[in-house]
Amino acid sequence: MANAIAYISRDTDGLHWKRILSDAFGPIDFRTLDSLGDTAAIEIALAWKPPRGLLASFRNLKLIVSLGMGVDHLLADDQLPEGVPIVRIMDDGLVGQMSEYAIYWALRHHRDIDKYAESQRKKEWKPLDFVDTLHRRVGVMGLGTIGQDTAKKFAMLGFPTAGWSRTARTLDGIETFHGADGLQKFLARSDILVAVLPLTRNTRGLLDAKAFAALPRGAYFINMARGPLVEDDALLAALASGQLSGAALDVFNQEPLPADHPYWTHPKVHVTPHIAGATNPRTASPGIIENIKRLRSGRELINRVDPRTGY
Ligand code: OXD
Repeated sequence: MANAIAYISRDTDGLHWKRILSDAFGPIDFRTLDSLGDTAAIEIALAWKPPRGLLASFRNLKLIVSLGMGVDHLLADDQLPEGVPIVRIMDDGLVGQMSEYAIYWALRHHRDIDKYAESQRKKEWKPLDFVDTLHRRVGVMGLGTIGQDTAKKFAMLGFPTAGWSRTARTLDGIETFHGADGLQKFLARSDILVAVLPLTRNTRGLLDAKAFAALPRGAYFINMARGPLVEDDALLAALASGQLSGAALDVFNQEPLPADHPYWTHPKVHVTPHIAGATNPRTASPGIIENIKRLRSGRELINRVDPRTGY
C-alpha cells in the first residue's frame, strides 16, 4: 500500500517535517530527495520547486502539497501528473512575515532611514522635510490572503491604502480597484507599491515600463511576490530616471540572483534572497496534517489549487 510521504525540496533536510508528521500520525515512511527508494510507495509529496517530471514518476501519488503559498513552482512542471490534487499551505505565520516585510521597507523609505544613515556616515546633523503619513499612499497589488493582511496593516498605521486585484473585491477601510481598467488609476495613486500577486499567465510582465510610468514620480517599489511579474529593464530604467526613488526586491526573474546582476550593487535597490515569507513547519503543519487526514478519510480537501487560474 502506498503510504509514504516524500519531502521534495533542497531547502532543508526535511527532518523537522518528519518529526511533526510523526507526532501527528505515529511512525511514518518518510522519504527525501536523497532517499526516495521505491517511488511506487509514495502517497503524498510535500514539494517546493520539484525537479521537472519527478512527481509524474510517483505512480501512486494521491496528493501534492505545495510548501509555498505560491504554486507557480509546481505549475512550471509541464509533466505534472494530471488529476492529482494540489493543495497549498495557508499559513498565518507566513502571512504575518510577508506583511512585516512590506511594512519594514515601506517605513524605512517613508522615514528616510537610508538618507539618515548616509548623514550619520558623514557626521551631518540634517533633519529632512517630514512627509505626513496621510500623504503617503500605499498600493497593494494582489488581494489574496497576504495582500489583504498587508493592506489592513498599512491602513491601521494611517497610510491611505488601496488594493488592486484581477476581479472586484471589497475590503473595509481599503479603496479597491480591479481589472485592466482599474490598474492605471490604482498605480497613479500609489506612492509605495507593494507587489503580492501570484505569478500566472495574466500577471507575468505586468510591471512593465507603462506600469512604472503610471506611478507618481519618486514612488517606491516593494516586490515580495514573484520576480517574473517585473520587466527588469523597465524597473532599472525607472530607477535611473528618478521615476522610482528606490526598490526592495525579495524575488527575481532568476534565482539565485546571478552575481553580475545590476540589482546587487544598485544604490537604490535593496536585495534579499526570497526570505519575505519563510515556510515555518510549526505554523504551516496544522493545515497539512488536516489535509492528509481528509485525503485518507475521503473528505474534501482544503486550500485546493485550481491549476487553470494558477492559485
Ligand atoms: C511562497 C514563497 O510561495 O515563499 O510561499 O514564495
